[in-house]
Amino acid sequence: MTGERAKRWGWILTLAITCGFWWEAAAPVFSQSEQVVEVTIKDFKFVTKQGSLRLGFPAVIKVKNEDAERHDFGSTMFEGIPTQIEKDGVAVYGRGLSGVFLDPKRDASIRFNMSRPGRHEFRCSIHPNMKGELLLLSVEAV
Ligand SMILES: [Cu+2]
Repeated sequence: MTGERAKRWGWILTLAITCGFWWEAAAPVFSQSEQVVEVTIKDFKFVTKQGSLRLGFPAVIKVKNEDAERHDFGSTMFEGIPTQIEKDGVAVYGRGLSGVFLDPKRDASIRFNMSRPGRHEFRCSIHPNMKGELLLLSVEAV
């Protein structure tokens, strides 16, 4: 009886360890499937942090407003392409989305497929002198 129990726990343990190893190995692959661009709004300025972006792959722009002022992140780069905007736990999906308004200290995620190379400007419609840009190079997938 005790032998059976020990055997069963042994299996569960083996399974848990195997799953753990699998997860460790798979996690970096999952995180690589989405390209991340971080945009922080601070002191009425856009600060962009981006790695090299590949065209034709899903991307997410994470916008964070660190100011005590309401800002807008808007761009024509989403024009005509399916875009998902997630804000305050609510996701909006559409083709004609132009950007997102951000209340003080809030953030939002904009998901889309990078398909058009070039320089893409974004701006704040509330403060017209707030501008930033994103560079999408046509780097071939290796
Ligand atoms: Cu602004």
